[in-house]
This record gives sequence, structure tokens and C-alpha cells, in this order.
Amino acid sequence: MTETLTPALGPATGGPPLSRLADDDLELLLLIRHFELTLLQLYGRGELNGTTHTCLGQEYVPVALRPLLGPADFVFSNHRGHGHYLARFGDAHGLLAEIMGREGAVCGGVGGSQHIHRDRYLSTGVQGESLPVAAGVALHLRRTEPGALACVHIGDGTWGEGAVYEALNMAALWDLPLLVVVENNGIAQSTPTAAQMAGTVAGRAAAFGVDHHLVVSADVDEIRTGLAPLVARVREGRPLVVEFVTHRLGPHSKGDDTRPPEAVRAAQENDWYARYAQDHPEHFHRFDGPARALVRGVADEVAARPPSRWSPCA
Ligand SMILES: Cc1ncc(C[n+]2csc(CCOP(=O)(O)OP(=O)(O)O)c2C)c(N)n1
Ligand SMILES: [Mg+2]
Repeated sequence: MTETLTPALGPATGGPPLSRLADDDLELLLLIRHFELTLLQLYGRGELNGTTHTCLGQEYVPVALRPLLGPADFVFSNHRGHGHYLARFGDAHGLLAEIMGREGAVCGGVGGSQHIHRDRYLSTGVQGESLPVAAGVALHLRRTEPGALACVHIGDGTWGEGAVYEALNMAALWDLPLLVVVENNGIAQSTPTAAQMAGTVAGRAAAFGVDHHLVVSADVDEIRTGLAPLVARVREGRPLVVEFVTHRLGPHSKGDDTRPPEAVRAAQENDWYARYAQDHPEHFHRFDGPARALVRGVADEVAARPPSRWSPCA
């Protein structure tokens, strides 16, 4: 029997009260949270191979984006992509099977945590790799399926990759329906953003004449209201960089947290999970236990499956 970790519910002092969520948004947030906590536990027990990067603390980003994206849109994810996948497909069984190399894996178990392809969803662990690909897909969409867009998630540290600027340049020149979502958690592995980024994300977008929208809130409804008209403009060929100021709650990958205690404390204080539990305790507790139990059931069921098989000819 797999037990999930109990997340710390410390004092949440990071901001104004959060709006009460729709049930399905809360369920998705909690699914992602407990999925990620369970993964760390499975790794800790040596039940998984390879590596993983959880999106603990950042779950609200893909949840807020979810209704703004449709099935015709492409989503390009990165190394920290489980929440992106779950927000798109809700398929915890397929994702965990992929990570555990079990039957029913989304990509036959050869992609693992970071390299997933399903329909119009693609993730890569190579920083910056997806930007030019997403720009190319956005060009194709503009020509063949007007109104659809390509959404690409990157971190703050990925602004050190030249491919980002080549893609922004073409996106601006060619009026591409490209939505660049930056999850700025203030750190890249062990390097604080302030130690590696001159200027700002906003300034860099402006250098290419690309619109920039800053999101400092973790309030799903508020984020959506602000983004909806901007995403509609992306669909008309006006590329956009949306920068979320967010917090990495956990380590970079598994046991590799090099941050000073005050940085970890700041992330905990800003954690939407603790804040929501404080602001809406009845709603939170009605859904938190079931989400935890659901993921525990997924983990037990998937762990009992036979190994996945993959053939290049299949
Ligand atoms: C081209 C490339 N260089 C280095 C790495 C190793 N690496 C993986 S994640 C990471 C940090 C990424 O930081 P950021 O873009 O801020 O995303 P975050 O991990 O904070 O979500 C690094 C250096 C990589 N995956 N790809
Ligand atoms: Mg980062």
C-alpha cells in the first residue's frame, strides 16, 4: 500500500485571500499536488528510476490556463511538466505508468517524466528546445488552422538559451499565434535568477516588440480573467509572453535543494495549497482527502502492472 506524503500546512501569509474555486479546478489542483508528492515518495523508496522535477507550488499555472486552451492548440512542455500534462488530459494513470515504465504508459515507457508526446502535447527536458519548434508549429497553424495557437512553457533560467530569442524574433516578424508561458520561480536548479539574468523578461520581450503580461497572483479566476482577452489576441497572430511570478516549493528535482531556509520559507508562505486551506477550509478539506486517496489508488494500481513494452515498429 502506497502512502502519500502529508504536505506541510504552515502559515500562509503570501497574499490576499484566494477566490473560492470551482470544484473541478480544486480537484485538478489537488490531483497535481498529490501526484507530485507521491512521485517524490516513490523515488525516495527507490521504486522509480531516472529523475523527475515536480511542479509543487506551481500547479495553478496550467490549471488557470486550462479553459483558455482548446484541443486544436498545441502545448509544449518542459522538464517540469507533470502539471501541464494532467491539466490537459487528467490522465494520472497513463503518466505514472510512463514514469514507472508500466503497461498503459503514454509513450510506452521510453519517454519517462520529461519526454511525453500525446496528440498535440509534447514535452522535452532540453531547455529551450521547444521554442523554435513551437514557433514553427504556430506558423503552420496560422496557415492551416487559423484561430489555433501554440503554447510553450519555459522557466526563467531558460532565457539563457539563444533559441528563445530566435523564436521570439520570428514570432514577432511573422505574427505567429505563439503563447510563451514563463514560470519564473526565481531559480534555475541552484542558480538564483538575479545571479544570471541581466534586465528582465519584460524587457527582453519588448526588445522584439512582443507583448508581455505579468502575473503575480495565484488566484486561478483572477489570472484567467486577466489572460482571456490577451490569449484571444494571440489567436489572431499577436505573440505574447506571460510571466508568472511563482514559487518552487520543492527541490529542483529530488533531493537537491540548495536554497537557504528563508527562500524555502518564502515559497511555503506563498503556497496556494496552504493559502487555500486557510481561506476556504471546508471546501479544501472536502476535496483534499479524496484527491490524496485517488492518487494513492493510482499508484498502487500502476505499480502492480507488468512492465511496459515498446517497439519502434509498433
Ligand atoms: C540545454 C540544457 N541545459 C541544461 C539542462 C539541465 N537543466 C535542467 S532544468 C535546469 C534549470 C532550469 O531552470 P528554469 O528554466 O528556471 O526552470 P525550473 O527548473 O526553475 O522550472 C537545468 C540547468 C537542460 N535540461 N538543458
Ligand atoms: Mg526557474
